[in-house]
Amino acid sequence: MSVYFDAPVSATDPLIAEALRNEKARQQDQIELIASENIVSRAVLDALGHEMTNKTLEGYPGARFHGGGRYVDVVEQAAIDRAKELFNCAYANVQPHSGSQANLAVFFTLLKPGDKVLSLDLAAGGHLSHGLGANLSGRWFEAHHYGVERETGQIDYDKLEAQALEIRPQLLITGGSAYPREIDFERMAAIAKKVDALFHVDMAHFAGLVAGGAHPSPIPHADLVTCTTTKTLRGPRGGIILSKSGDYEKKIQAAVFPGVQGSIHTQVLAAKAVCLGEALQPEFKSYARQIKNNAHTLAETLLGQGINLVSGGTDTHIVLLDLSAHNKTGQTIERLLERADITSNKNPIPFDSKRPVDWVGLRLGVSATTTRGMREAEFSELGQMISQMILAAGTEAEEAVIQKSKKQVASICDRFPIYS
Ligand code: DSN
Repeated sequence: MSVYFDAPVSATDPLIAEALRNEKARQQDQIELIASENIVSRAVLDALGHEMTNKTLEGYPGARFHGGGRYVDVVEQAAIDRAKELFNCAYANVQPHSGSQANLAVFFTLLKPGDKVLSLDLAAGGHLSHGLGANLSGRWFEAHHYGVERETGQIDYDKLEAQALEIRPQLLITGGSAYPREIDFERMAAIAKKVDALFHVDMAHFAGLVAGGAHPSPIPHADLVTCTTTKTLRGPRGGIILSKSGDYEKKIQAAVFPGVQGSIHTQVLAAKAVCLGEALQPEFKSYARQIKNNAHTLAETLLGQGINLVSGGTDTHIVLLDLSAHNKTGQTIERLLERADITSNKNPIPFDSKRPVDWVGLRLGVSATTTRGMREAEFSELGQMISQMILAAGTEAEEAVIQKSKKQVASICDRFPIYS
């Protein structure tokens, strides 16, 4: 036996081994409500930790820059074929290292520096890689943003059309990280066409709902669609680019490599193929439906307890709380919930402060807990707990309410174990 080749991390690196052990225990003992997280299968973990990570490879199946790539070719071709089948599209590039990298490759394909993009404002639920000033996308392109209506928290498509006619962007973008409602892709495609813009949908958050048939697909309407494999799709960290046609194939291939990336994360490619294969199974449809039912139950329970939600509800896995009526910030409630072993994240809501510490939004997502097997009964209990903690925050009852919730969380986590 060779220590180098055979000894586990627990035998060679106590500091890291302990952090890994603690993280695993944290995941078992906390209820995960961060909307961009999920819990991958053992099969996905196997692929991620595989010796395939040792292989360096550039290019595409059948056209590589290094030798020895025949098994990675099998994996990449399987991932491409599965992505095309799952999303019913003609083209898939499975190499992007992340959703942001996939978006960058789309810009590289469709735009030149200085071109105008029109995307959903970050506080309205957009994403930083769609033209935020601090991101490369905002530095190299002229970014404009559309928002949502103050009363409805939703996109007003007539207003968006007027804005697009005024700005005349080269690229119209939709999707993001915190918009809890379905987007009218057909209408947006018509707006893009009217102003001679191309149309890009970033479905990073809701890709798994699309895959499971629980959400309309943007594929027939958009020129290019990007997503991550991480969130509702329940796979490894990484991105994908999809298209209904092969029109952009050559340009996208070159944009991903060598345009914005070098060699492939080969083991991640294997994990992507596994997760896409899982999403093709009939059970995934039930999973996607259950996500929507759970999010609906959580939203209705919170509303019933007097907690306001942006847009008044959800069509996805996301429930976005507006804490302004309770005079609380997202950060305060995020920290409070974590004391009861519930993980969430502060988030801006439409028209919110620019300063993260002042944001009054809290984003909850149900994908990870749904993977654990939790159903409507647990989400109703969770909604009650979260409401009670928000209402008790800063009062004399705060500590007692947190301790009571912590016990309830421990009991729920025990009933829904992960990774035996
Ligand atoms: N965009 C970040 C989020 O939604 O949490 C990371 O994916």
